[in-house]
Amino acid sequence: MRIVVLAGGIGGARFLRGLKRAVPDADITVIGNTGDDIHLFGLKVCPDLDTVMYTLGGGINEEQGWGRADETFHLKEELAAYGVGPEWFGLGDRDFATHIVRTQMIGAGYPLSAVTEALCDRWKPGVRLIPMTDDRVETHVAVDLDGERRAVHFQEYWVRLRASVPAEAIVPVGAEQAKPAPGVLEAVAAADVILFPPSNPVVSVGTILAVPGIREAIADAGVPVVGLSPIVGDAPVRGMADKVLAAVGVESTAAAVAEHYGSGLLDGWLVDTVDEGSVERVEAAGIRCRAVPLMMTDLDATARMAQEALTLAEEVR
Ligand code: GDP
Ligand code: FO1
Ligand code: CA
Repeated sequence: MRIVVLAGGIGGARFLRGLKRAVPDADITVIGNTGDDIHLFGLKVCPDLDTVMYTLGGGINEEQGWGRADETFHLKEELAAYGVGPEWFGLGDRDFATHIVRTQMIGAGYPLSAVTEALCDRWKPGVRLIPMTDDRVETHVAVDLDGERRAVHFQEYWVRLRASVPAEAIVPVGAEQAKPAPGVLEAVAAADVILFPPSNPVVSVGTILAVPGIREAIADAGVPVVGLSPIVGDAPVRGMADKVLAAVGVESTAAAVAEHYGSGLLDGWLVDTVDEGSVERVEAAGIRCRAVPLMMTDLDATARMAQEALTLAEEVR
């Protein structure tokens, strides 16, 4: 079975671990979000691609959900001693190596998709990981800072400001001009099923869908498209997705997120059992819906979620 998954960072990566457990023989292609990418110290950092790669490859810091296990921060401390920041973004020594290799290869002329493949040669994530695009896309957030409207990089909004200031707009800068990376549209066209893991609907899945051609290819693929809600009990399980949902005028409920994707894109939607009451509303929007446990507390629970998604896909096929 050929499965295509549109993934952000932690939510996408953890779901993929469960999916691999549920269907060990599946051929899984992951289309990764690169809107979170940031250039720091002259290096290109791709948080969501790295989170998927490290999580599936066994290098992730499990408690944190991002960055490397057994990490040290000597380089960051030395840079800080020179007064060179930003101090609010925690790049560790081991992680730095990934960004150095990536930046060096890009400088030598390799596209990000080829670089990602080369990095995965080491980590062996057991899936094909393709960035949504080889072109530069950076999500910026228009915020109200003491009455003044300013655009900040998504990482500054998320990590430095902790989404504590009102976001007025989320703009995936460069997305309109971006082309899907080689292999993206081909994977979608060849898929037997397409899954939206419980990733951020705005700044992860939404950014991937903003690359012209990807949303259309998914809608036209003619195979079941099934998503899992990252919103449980009217709040994100983790992080501040409610803040970016508000910025695009979507309430933080499992049903509203399904409606936001819409029946033109989604055939099936899983909500958590605590949101059983929203099943009817989602089905009224033309999307088949089931309530099942959606907390990725351990690998078995996550594998059951993946299996439920595939079962729902068969129901709507
Ligand atoms: P990020 O790029 O690291 O922010 O990760 P993603 O975009 O892939 O996923 C973030 C989303 O994962 C958040 O909105 C969380 O609510 C969601 N999430 C995290 N853990 C769980 C879980 O156990 N269950 C569900 N349903 N969602 C989760
Ligand atoms: N998240 C944080 O909250 N603080 C950090 O200092 C931080 C550093 C970082 C470094 C590399 C990387 O791949 C990810 C990192 N993240 C950090 C996570 C990440 O940037 C965000 O959680 C996501 O991009 C939000 O979707
Ligand atoms: Ca992300």
